[in-house]
Amino acid sequence: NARRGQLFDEGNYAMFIHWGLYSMLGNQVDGKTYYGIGEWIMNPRMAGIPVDEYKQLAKRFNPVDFDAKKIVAIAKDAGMKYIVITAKHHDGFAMYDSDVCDFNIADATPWQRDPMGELADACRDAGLGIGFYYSHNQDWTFPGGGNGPKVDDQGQPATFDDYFVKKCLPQVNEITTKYGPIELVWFDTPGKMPKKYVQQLVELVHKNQPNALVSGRAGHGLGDYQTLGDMEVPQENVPGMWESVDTTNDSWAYAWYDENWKSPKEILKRLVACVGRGGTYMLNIGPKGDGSVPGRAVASLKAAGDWIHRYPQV
Ligand code: JFZ
Repeated sequence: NARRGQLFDEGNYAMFIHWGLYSMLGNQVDGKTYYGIGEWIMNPRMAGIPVDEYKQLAKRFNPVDFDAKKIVAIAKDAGMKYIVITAKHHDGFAMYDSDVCDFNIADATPWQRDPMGELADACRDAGLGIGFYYSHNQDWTFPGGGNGPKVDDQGQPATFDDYFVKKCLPQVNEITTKYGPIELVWFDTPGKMPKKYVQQLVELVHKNQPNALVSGRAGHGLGDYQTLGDMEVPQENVPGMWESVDTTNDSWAYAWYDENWKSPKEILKRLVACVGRGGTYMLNIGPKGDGSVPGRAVASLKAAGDWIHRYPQV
């Protein structure tokens, strides 16, 4: 396909967004703070929240301050060209209206809206692209998912194949058909996922979205480009099509204590280091549980963006 890959042709600058149920906790559970990346809070490495307990959080998730147009304006002012947001992270909670699984923001929360749809529309209106992060291997709440429950609700053993057929493949079909043209699907942490599954996912994305890219972290070298290690900015040239992913502070998802914000100068240095070496720089923000974006992140992005907009050829 001729159009696929154009997104990365001359390097690019994108907004990455980690936002989900975990954002509501902001790394704090029952008054105790867990230090690390916020979207891993339910994992035994952090708070170790039991599946049933974690699922209950949805009843309290009411991000009344979420405003897709505002987020798109932040990205645009920052000089970014597209947004990639967590449609489903390892916790298995779908941040869009899914017919495949009820554990989603439209069906399981009092808010009952579809922020992926709202963001896709707002991006299109503003001339920005949209892409979705989807955790294809790890699913910590669906029976059979990677590092997830080993039995179903009836206590019957569940396999990865069960999860793949019942949830993963149909949800990837949803996110690649419900929201119009998308720029890419960002798969992550393939782990030991067998090649046949990755193959099916890549084929499905390319069938539904012929122009969309598949991230290198799909696994088995089947993605369309390479993603460097997290928060890694290269010191030398990197061959092929590639991106660096980075975050405005230290966590991906919102963490209440994390004030280690990158300055506008640091952001620009890292952006130029990537784009100057032919790569793409995708910089993350972690909105809070109420949907608002931390002010310090907005300020840094804006100041960096002011410089970019003064030198439009960059
Ligand atoms: C993954 C996720 O587990 C994490 O929550 C976040 O979404 C991040 C962007 O991606 O973590 C990784 C995946 C790959 C590497 C490091 C962290 N890596 O290859 O260096």
